[in-house]
Amino acid sequence: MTRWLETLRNQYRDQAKAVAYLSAEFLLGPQLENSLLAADLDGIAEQALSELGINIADLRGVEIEPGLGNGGLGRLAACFIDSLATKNVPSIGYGIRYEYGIFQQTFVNGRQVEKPDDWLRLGSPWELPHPENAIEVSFGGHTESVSSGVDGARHWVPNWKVTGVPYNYMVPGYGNSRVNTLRLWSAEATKAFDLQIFNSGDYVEAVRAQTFAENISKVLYPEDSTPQGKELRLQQQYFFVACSLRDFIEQVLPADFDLNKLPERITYQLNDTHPVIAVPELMRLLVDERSFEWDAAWAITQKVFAYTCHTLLPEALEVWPVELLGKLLPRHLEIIDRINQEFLSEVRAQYPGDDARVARMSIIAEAPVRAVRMAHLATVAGFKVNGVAELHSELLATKVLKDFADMWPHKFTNVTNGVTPRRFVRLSNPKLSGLITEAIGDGWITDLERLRELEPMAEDAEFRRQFRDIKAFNKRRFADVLAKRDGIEIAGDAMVDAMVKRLHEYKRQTLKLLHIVSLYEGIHSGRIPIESVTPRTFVFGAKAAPGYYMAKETIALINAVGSTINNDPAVQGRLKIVFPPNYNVTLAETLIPAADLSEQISLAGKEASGTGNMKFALNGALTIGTDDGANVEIRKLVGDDNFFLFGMLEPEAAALEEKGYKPHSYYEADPELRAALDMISSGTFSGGDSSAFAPVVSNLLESDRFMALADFRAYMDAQARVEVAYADHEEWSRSAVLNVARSGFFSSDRSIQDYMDKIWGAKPVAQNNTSD
Ligand code: NBG
Repeated sequence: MTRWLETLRNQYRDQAKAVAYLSAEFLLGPQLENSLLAADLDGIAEQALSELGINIADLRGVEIEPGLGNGGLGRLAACFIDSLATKNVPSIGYGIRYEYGIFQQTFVNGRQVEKPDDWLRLGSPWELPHPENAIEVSFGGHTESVSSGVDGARHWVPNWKVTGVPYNYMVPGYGNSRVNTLRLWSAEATKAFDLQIFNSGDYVEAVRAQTFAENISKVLYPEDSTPQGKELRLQQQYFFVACSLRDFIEQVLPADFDLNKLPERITYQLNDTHPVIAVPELMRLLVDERSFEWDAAWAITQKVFAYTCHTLLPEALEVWPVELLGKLLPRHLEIIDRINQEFLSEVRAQYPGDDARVARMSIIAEAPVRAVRMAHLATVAGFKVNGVAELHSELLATKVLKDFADMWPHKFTNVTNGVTPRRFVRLSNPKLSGLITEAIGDGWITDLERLRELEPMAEDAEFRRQFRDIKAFNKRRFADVLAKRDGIEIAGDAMVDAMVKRLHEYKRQTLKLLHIVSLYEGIHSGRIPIESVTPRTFVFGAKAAPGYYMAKETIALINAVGSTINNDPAVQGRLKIVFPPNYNVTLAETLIPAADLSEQISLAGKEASGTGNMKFALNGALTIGTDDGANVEIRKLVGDDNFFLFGMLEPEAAALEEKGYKPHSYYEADPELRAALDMISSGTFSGGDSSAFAPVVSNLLESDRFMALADFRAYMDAQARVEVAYADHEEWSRSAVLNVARSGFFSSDRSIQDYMDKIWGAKPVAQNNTSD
């Protein structure tokens, strides 16, 4: 707390340039251990607690993690604020304090059933509300002309308001005594509004109004990679960015600050399109409320926003119907309209007569309904646009946002994602951390490239033995957690083959499943001798968006295959499938260090980056993966010999799609694939009911949008290479050590340095606290 106040005081005193990371999601994970580590109090706390008769592990066990994110995008935001603090960058994270985070997943007869994530039921010891800094946010109504003569100015007459109350969270830097702030907004009914109705005697209406307002920050939309076009979601987005912009301008900057200089004080990094409504909001603040002429305001706006895109799926780019936006934010729609008109004149001037291009690039789409394309708005307003891995950034510039990259090549850049080594190595894998530190010192914790110094150790048999012992220990630890958490028993020594990520067709959990079913079918038909099969525990962890039918059917199928295989004495001790429900940050922290094989098998060109892939490599798992997202960079760094590459490359996949993909032809041509699919269709995994999984099978045979069948053969062959490699323990652990030694690039500290160098400019400068 002392350090936090000190950081805030210094920040105020220095008025140095800061970065605001605007994100609808921060998937923080548990806070206790991370805070103790940052402050170097872990040993002291353990001792002090034990004197009180409290085991620190038990205390850790009762912590409820704030699940304020869906998956990679939200967890990335959490890694980034950790790195910003550790690298001493003046910065603030802005988001939403959802009362209910990502749903708790349970399985009933193998099918996903969602339970609300009531993470605040006991309160949260890590948050500090600041009602004195509350901000009022308006919605609805209409606009009127003004007589001020300011170009572009109008007057917004909203018809309802809510109050945003900020809750501050500490973001401690590791070992540097800096503590940054994460500020999450909670929606409350405005007092005035409330009282008015209350006084009129309508108590029920007063309570209804309150509930209505508070709904805004009630629940996280459980979507991942697909937008949820709901009015409430747009309310959430506007709510948190309106609070965040005004918070900085009114409460962080001095009262007499000249907003022409705003770009010298702040960069707003837009985490995907969710916060992009901040663009017209800043224009409104400048033009309507501060009397800036339109052009002056636009010049400022274009210098403060930078946009990170996190997807390649066209259907995942957010669009808001004009009708909805105009009803909720009439003034913002007018502003977007003018931005678009001026932008399109620029396009016409540069490409005379090219109407098709103008239609493609317009911020407002005309069909199927008039709608605002938020990615276009972000690209027009942002001074930089980045993708999250090399391949992704290239595909953004050559496909998804090609017209924009043609027009403004200088705007486009790449920042490959990273993960924090504090949480995902030092805390989650204490034994490996100890081994590394013993070998090369502890500098790697803040300078992860130093893991390179471990390379020679890969040749050292004693080091490899210790490395294997640690993996074995981590497997037993994982087995204990599964037993306690879910009553699941696994062998302590089988190969741990893990596929953990959101359930999505493009990620291809069904391809993984086809591998397992094919092995099982092979054993049963006598094609594969049981003794030749390496004992494996297949671990799945995946939540499906509640409205995503095919994803939910896939979960049911995985569980059905699991229960058949796990109860079949014929494959006992060889094949085991576990699917612990409710995969979250806490479970990731014990699973990842236990894994031998990391499954990163999305169709090439669909996974923007992936970050789980990095965590596994850093903990010494080998990857079996396609040439997609950050896998490409992982493979380049760890070397082809230490990575199992398979499948079509992105241009091949694109060409096949172009030519007309026929999944059925793969079924006909490959007897093993046919046998596996037929086994599912025959009812083997559904008590003889052959219709149970017909939707999944026919989806694969008739559409298979992400071409799992086309990559099946290559995947099976790669898995055969895994079997051979794993049998040689010495070689395998050599490769595993090299994966650790060569993955230092994937630190989020490096990502943040890249953001500073490529996007935020020489500033914000790293700062040191003056005292401790
Ligand atoms: C996800 C991508 C991942 C990527 C994370 C973080 C969305 C919209 N995108 O591949 O699917 O690793 O973002 O960048 O959730």
